[in-house]
Amino acid sequence: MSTPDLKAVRFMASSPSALQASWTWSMPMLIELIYDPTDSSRILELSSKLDHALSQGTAVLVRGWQPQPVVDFDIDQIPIIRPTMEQPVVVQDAYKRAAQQASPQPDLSNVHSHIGLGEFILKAQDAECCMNLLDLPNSHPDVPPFLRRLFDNINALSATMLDTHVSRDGKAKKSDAADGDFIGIQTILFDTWRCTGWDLLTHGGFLTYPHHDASGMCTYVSVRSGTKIWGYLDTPESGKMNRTALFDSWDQVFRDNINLSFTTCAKAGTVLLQRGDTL
Ligand SMILES: O=C(O)CCC(=O)C(=O)O
Repeated sequence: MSTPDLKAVRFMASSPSALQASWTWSMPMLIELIYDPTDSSRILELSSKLDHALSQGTAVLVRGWQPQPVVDFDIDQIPIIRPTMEQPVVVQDAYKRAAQQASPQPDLSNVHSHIGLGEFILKAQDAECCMNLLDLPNSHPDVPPFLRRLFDNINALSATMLDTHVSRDGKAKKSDAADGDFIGIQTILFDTWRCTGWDLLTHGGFLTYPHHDASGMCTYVSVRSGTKIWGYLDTPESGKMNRTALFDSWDQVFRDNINLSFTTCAKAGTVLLQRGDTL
């Protein structure tokens, strides 16, 4: 484990459970709700609770739903959901990252390995190997039934946010303000268009540093197999900034993967996710 990994793990270990923590703006960081697959009459109630929590900035953990079929992290089972074990993939390699972090001139773009999907799965058993595979698009992910209504709201919102509208003179307009003379949507958000899903496959012990994925809204993660500790970061200045300024300030924090400045300027809450959990 590299020194920054150790620092990040200590920071997470000393953080409270996200289910017990609050954001700077006083709302709960995370709440837990239960999905009962045997009682579809309660889906509306669940999805209203979800709406309410998310609209006040509270994250939601729903327990009790999992994508089908259920598979284990196993060379005999993953082919059920992935096309071919020969697929070439690019993975993050914790050993390469540690070597870069320890180098006098670290290059953290140089932490990847090229490998076959099947080999990656087998290497999960190898103690000398610790990798993370994030480039497996899944164009037809299962949608949790309690999220369907919310997706419609998100589509409506993203179509009216004016982030990506084209103005009447044809030039792209990227602004938070509705101050232009718009003729319609120039693009829709990538996730909205493609209903993008990703399969994330991770060797035990791999640590992903905090980062900001900004290409969609209503992003959810469901655990198919194994467990994962997820962390939320509360950046106290957030409430005073507009969205653009906030994203810029996050970039400064999240680019520092050597000193990990988030460990001093943010507080965290963590949650242990397991099969059947959707965040
Ligand atoms: O799980 C990871 O290692 C990173 C995944 C990720 O970027 C995400 O789910 O937003």
